[in-house]
Amino acid sequence: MNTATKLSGFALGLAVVFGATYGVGRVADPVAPPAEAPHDATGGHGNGGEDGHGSDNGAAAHLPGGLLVSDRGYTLRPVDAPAGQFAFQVTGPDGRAVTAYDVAHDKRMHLIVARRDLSGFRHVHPEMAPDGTWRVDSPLAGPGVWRAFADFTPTGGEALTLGVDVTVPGALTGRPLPAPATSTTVDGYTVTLNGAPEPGRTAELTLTVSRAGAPVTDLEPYLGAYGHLVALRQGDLAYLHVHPHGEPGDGRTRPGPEVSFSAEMPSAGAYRLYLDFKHGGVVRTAEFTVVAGSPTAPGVPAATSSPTAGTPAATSSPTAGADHGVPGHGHD
Ligand SMILES: [Cu+2]
Repeated sequence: MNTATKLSGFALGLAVVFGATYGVGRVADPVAPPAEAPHDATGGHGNGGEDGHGSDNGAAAHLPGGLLVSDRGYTLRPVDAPAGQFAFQVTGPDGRAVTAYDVAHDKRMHLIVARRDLSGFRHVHPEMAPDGTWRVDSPLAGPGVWRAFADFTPTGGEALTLGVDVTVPGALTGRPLPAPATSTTVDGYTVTLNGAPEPGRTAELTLTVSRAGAPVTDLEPYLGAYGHLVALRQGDLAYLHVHPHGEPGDGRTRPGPEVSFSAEMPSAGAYRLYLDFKHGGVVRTAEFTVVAGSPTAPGVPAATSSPTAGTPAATSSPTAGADHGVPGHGHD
């Protein structure tokens, strides 16, 4: 299947889901008052709110996160860094590097990277210098075109996820998207996925963690939750950050083996899910390919265990994709 064919299915059908709710024009005005909407403390973290208001009809108001390098006056700018380091700034509406950020999910800045082919996912937390430059040991593990997502909330502003492409030179081996699967393994842990994403609708996704056949019931909090789930859309790497139901210490959320999420895929097609979970003091990432809508949509790889066209995407395939993210596996 050629690239044009693969991409065509994803250029269509963008829906308003996780899009930012502020129009570009509004925030571009430096004298505009701060957003009167309270920061979305429960579901923010880069996806903007869904309570649309105040939009000036900018296209950005209807986009998922991560597709724009500049939004609402804020721009993600990689800066020169020594070998082995990745550094960037976020400049604000005044053109200067932003130095004041709110903490969201335990951190002021979440940096997520993945290659354009959806391999090599990593989620790291840079340190900020006083001048607003964020630095981190480079999570770009090898050659390729990477998408770097900065997920943050500037103090006084709205949660944002900006994305920028970064090329790491070198010989590149193309990696096809692993087939849809409902089970995957990472470092001896098996994670199974229940739930079927549908385009434009909220779906319950439940991930269950086990090890050596035994359910893991002592997951450790990571970034204020027992699991942290990022979804990237194949074709444009639209970034969907979804959060689990409940949180550690709320008296009703158990530390595994199940972690459940509400997720809404903005359009039909394939997505790569990355579940970060912590156990034994180590954060690991379990990856899945899922399909919202028809499993035979253009660009959707056939399930390896069920090559028959039309088979539900949820067919179990325990090994599919298990090593897809190996070059970038790891966490700070
Ligand atoms: Cu983070």
